[in-house]
Amino acid sequence: MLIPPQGRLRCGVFFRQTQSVIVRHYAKKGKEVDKATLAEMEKQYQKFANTSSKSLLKKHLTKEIFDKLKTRTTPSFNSTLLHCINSGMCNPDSGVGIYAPDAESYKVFGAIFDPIIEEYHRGFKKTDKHPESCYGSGKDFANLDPDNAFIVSTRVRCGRSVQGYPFNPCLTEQQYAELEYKLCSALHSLEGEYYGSYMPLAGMDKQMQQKLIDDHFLFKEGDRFLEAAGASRFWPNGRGIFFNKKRNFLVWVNEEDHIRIISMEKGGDLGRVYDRMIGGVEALGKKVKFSRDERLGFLTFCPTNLGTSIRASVHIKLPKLNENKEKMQKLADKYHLQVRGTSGEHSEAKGGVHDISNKRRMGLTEYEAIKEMHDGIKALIKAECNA
Ligand code: ADP
Ligand code: DAR
Repeated sequence: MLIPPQGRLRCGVFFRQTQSVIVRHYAKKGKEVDKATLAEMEKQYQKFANTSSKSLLKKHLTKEIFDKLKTRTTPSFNSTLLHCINSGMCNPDSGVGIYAPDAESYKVFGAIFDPIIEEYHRGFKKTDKHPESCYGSGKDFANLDPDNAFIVSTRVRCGRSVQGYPFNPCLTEQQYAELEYKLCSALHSLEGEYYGSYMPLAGMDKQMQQKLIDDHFLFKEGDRFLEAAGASRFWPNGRGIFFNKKRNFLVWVNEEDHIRIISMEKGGDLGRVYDRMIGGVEALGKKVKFSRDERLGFLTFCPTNLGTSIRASVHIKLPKLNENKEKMQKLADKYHLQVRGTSGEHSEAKGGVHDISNKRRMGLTEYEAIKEMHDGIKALIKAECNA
């Protein structure tokens, strides 16, 4: 029987009780949701329903939908609704609040995933189909800030899942090791500008780890949203980061998704950064079979990353717009942009540097997602100059 999550779980007494339920849960292999899990889910749901959470989970998980889904499990991994919604119920300050423990969850629990996907991805209905991949060319995108007046750095990333493996909450320790081995082998076969080396998180010098995080290369540890979603089990085993020689192409292994493919560099040359990511994704796609759904596009742990799973961001200083947060947010909303802090999601802006990126990843092609971000950032810079 697998040892339960080692991650530091932050839901107080409440979650410890859930934790014990989840322990039994991970170990159980049966089609039925056991009575203890059901009772725990009911209790958590009652508590969650009384919070003032503004998450999409809170908005869309009506009692009717909860009752409809609470006894369901997915056929291959027996995932339950608790696996999907535990993070959002334990963290009422979530923006979204739901993750898919495996690919089948998007169908089995579609009654809650579909309305959340539709709202997050601006109208992607359950009858809609994500378009075939179309990367286009980075040459169509001029440098967003040739004078380096506003943009500190540019980053384009996408997530991928490896076919045949479930997502974090259902992975065994053995499967984490298998995924790390498979992805490592593929990464070490990369050539040319992508040639580089992999650094496992297990055994990494703590000072080096913190420097890589501070320099925005490596993912953070102890994300309470991911921990409560069952994504920190067996940590740090199976997790790590790949760098090319110039450290402008990186790959994260087994953080939130099986693989995050990242291109980044100083300045605002979005086209060059994007082309480098395309080359990396295509090279890896020849070695690893990525999981892609006919309707949802590339499958990921979080529904916000489905479809293209592309997030193109700039670290940007807009001092005048910074003075008027409302105006900046209004512009961001108009151009489907998301504003994050300097250290990424759920962080604050330091030194006036915001991480601004495309919000939509689904219902449009990779090229269109990049264009949406490109046009939005240009509009923000124009507004800053006219402020
Ligand atoms: P993700 O992009 O994978 O969803 P986060 O928002 O948590 O994840 O960001 C991960 C890391 O990438 C953070 O350290 C963040 O500061 C860094 N980052 C994001 N965009 C940029 C950028 N344009 N330039 C430099 N670092 C960036
Ligand atoms: N904590 C989750 C994150 C949602 C999107 N970000 C991801 N997947 N990294 C929330 O609901 O806020």
